[in-house]
Amino acid sequence: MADVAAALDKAGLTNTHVREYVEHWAGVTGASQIEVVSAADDARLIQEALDAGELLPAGEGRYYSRSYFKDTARAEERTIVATHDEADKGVYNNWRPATEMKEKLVGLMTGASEGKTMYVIPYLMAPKGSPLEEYAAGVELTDNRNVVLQMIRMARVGAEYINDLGDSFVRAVHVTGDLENLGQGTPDDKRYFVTVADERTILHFGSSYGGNALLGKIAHGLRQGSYDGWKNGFLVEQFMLLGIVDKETGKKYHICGGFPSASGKTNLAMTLAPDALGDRYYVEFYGDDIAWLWVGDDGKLYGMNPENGVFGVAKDTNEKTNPTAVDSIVEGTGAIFTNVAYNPKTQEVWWEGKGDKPTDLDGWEDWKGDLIADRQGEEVDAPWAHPNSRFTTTLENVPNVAKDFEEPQGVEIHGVIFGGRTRDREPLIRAIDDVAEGVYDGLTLGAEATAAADGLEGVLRYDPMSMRPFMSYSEGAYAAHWLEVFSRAQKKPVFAHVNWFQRGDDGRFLWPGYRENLRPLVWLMQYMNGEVEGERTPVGVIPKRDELLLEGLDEQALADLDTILTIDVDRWREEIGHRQVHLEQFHGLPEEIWEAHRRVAAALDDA
Ligand code: GTP
Ligand code: SPV
Ligand code: MN
Repeated sequence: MADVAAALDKAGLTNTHVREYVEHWAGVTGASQIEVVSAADDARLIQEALDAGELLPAGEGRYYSRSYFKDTARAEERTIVATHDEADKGVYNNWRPATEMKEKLVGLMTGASEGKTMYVIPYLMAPKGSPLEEYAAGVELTDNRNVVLQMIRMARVGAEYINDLGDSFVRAVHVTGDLENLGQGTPDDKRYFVTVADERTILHFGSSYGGNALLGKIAHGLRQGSYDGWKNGFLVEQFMLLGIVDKETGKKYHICGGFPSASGKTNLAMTLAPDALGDRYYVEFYGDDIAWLWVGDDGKLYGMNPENGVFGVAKDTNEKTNPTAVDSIVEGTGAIFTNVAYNPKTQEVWWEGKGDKPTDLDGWEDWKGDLIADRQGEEVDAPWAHPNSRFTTTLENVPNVAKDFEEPQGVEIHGVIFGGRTRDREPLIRAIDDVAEGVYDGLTLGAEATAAADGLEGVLRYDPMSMRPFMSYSEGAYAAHWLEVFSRAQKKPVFAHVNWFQRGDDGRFLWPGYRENLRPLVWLMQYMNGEVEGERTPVGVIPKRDELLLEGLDEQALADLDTILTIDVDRWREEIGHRQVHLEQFHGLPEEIWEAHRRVAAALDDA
């Protein structure tokens, strides 16, 4: 039995509520040692992980890791939100009664960390001093060292963040379990990822990957956060957050927005800067995956990124698509690559879309650790990296991170955008002025699912506000909460729906995307300012071709532009029927949302 008190004393962890919590779970899990960690322990823990072979060197100051091959993405069907009130049950949150789930998880976790160290990770999902600080603190307990290293990059970690907060912290317990005997994806699946939202307790069992295991990020930063936001008047969304500085006028705009997992948030927030379009605009990075939004005392809508790092999709990240991301993961950054291909002889990493595939196969191993040179038959063409392979790096490493990214007051939000992988129907951008229509648009976001979740790639589905996998309470109440928060904002941001993924008959993308995505965003800010008027359609205002900055766009993109700046009315009328069915699933959807739906439907009928 571990000497919990001694370990906590040694780390200066004085908060008595935290101490009781750690003692309790050390008892349940049977961990043999306790260690409290802070960001200052990173170098030592990295060395321990290298010595243990859990990490491999990827050049100077960069690291490589593999997860168990059946543990490579979030498992949505195993993810549950539990509370004591059945009214919290929604369509997407897999609601279960809190008592039932706690009992189950205690059962699974009992004795499951025997012989292991339990790391205590006190963290803050906010810049220190944030008006939302009381909802941002947590203590993750984990029996996995790699999770600690990832958390140190993704959150602000140290006892100093929680010592003064009393009982106001999220209890987040992560037990890896015996990954080789969990029946992943079978009827006998033993994994459970549970957020007991009304007790602010997170219990995750059976994975050491990404959002399943870094509990500050997804489970707290999104699921628990959105539940707390609902009860306390703020919004928590799977949104990126960026700033656009117009150097000519000196004006600065902030845009946040939701795209489903692995659909372009990291890329949009990072790649546009600097000087993506000549040198008039400078684009600053605030966040790539989560935004917390609130109305300040001055009646403005504010936003902040609760994270301290980026857990970005590796695939297709290269000098051309995202030079900023490439710069943020160079040697010396402390970046960790997970499930990409690796060459132990040269310490290089590679993934699909990184650049030319190495022709000299000597030493190269795929994400599972199998030698590429030994591949036979069909295996030869299999990807080297897992499609959900990722890099982890801190915000400080991002070259265009905004100067004020750590300022607690957050930034004023001017625009809210929604988008996703939609191969037809959705134009490049359509602006929406009305709040209810904007919220309606978010609720009816429909796109292709990606490899960020097990077994769903390519499936078309609605993903409200990109929160489907992170929804913690009922969708009707969620919509009402959005309307309530926005009703308090005296200056309303403009909404827009964007799509970088429309395809031609031959399957090619009609829009070059990536750094070119600044063009429609600049148009949106000009539209908000009344500098361009666009063209009114039944589903929003789309740019007139010559209102967009076109200089420097390639021939193909110019030729395809008219297609992605048109509304296919027949296709949209059909979509309205699907939306009707989609929205009817939600209980308690506000009448304002139904009215918005009927307005759009009627405008399409008249078109
Ligand atoms: P999560 O971290 O899972 O929430 O994902 P994300 O939304 O941050 O996704 P990310 O930006 O990492 O992009 C995922 C994939 O989409 C990558 O393979 C990108 O290369 C690709 N992608 C991003 N932006 C564009 C774009 O504008 N056009 C095209 N064609 N692909 C893009
Ligand atoms: C997502 O899947 O939306 C992510 C990655 O941002 S994970 O942290 O694994 O959830
Ligand atoms: Mn995400």
